[in-house]
Amino acid sequence: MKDEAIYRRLFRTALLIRLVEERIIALYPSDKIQSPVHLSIGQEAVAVGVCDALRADDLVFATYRSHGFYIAKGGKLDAMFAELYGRKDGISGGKAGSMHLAAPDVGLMGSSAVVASTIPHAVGAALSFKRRGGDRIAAAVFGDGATEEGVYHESLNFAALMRVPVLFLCEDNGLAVHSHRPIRQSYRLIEHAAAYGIAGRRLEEGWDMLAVRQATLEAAAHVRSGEPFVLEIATSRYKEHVGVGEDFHFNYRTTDSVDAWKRRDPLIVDAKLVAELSPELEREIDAAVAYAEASPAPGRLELLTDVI
Ligand SMILES: Cc1ncc(C[n+]2csc(CCOP(=O)(O)OP(=O)(O)O)c2C)c(N)n1
Ligand SMILES: [Mg+2]
Repeated sequence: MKDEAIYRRLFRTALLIRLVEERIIALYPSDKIQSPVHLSIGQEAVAVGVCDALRADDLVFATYRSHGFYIAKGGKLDAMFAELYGRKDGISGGKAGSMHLAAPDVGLMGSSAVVASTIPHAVGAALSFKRRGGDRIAAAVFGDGATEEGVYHESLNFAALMRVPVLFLCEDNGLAVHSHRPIRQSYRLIEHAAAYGIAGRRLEEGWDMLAVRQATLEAAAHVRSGEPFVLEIATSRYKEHVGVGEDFHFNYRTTDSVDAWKRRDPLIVDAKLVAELSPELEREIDAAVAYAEASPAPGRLELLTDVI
């Protein structure tokens, strides 16, 4: 049976992520957002279910498509919008932008435009947790395309050898830019992980926040006991790879697969709850946008701080 209180909590955060990204779409033509954006619309349930299952003191290392993980881990909305605007009060003083969101105060340690580059950082953090004792874990979040990078394989090997508490979390939207997974990969992720002695699981129901949460709770328990784990979650990217538009006119995919996902998407299906929660969340977003608008541009000294 669905736990209503948990469902509502997850739904609220997922809706906040979607409304934030819809606001980004609305603002983008104004050119106030000084950064390329990779929207996670369609993928919110993954960020929300995963972060809800993790503990506040667990660390997450993510990708350029991480507005959802930033918000779900508890990052501040006003500092996020100021960052997108390239302003002084942004999380990184306006120098990092959408692709490099971080919120170390709540455990989002970093994200990067370089595919797969934060995976070894998560393994390193997990090694440090192991050496210090305790049961904190680190999660490496990455797309299906990132698993083709050499560093993914090196990270699996090292994590398996050292038995470090790292959760490898693959957001499988089936795409790397415009390229479909079956023409890129000769392996299945969970079978591949097994070759390193790492257990794993694939979850097909990536639209279902409660299922994602439950799968992550089970995976995290395994990791907390001192073993790496690969959790692969199927999901769907509705918008273009980068930018705020759609990309069906490129004819590399049809609307069918996305439409099938939308028919199960709680943020569409549960229209009543959307209507109930949206006004309050839109006010929260209004305040964050106003904060960004009021924040000054960084000065020369601020621009040169923390970059070398
Ligand atoms: C090391 C590296 N190689 C190539 C690129 C170009 N690139 C940017 S996104 C991307 C696709 C990545 O796909 P995936 O990991 O599945 O993430 P998704 O965009 O689907 O979330 C590529 C190849 C890059 N940014 N970094
Ligand atoms: Mg992908």
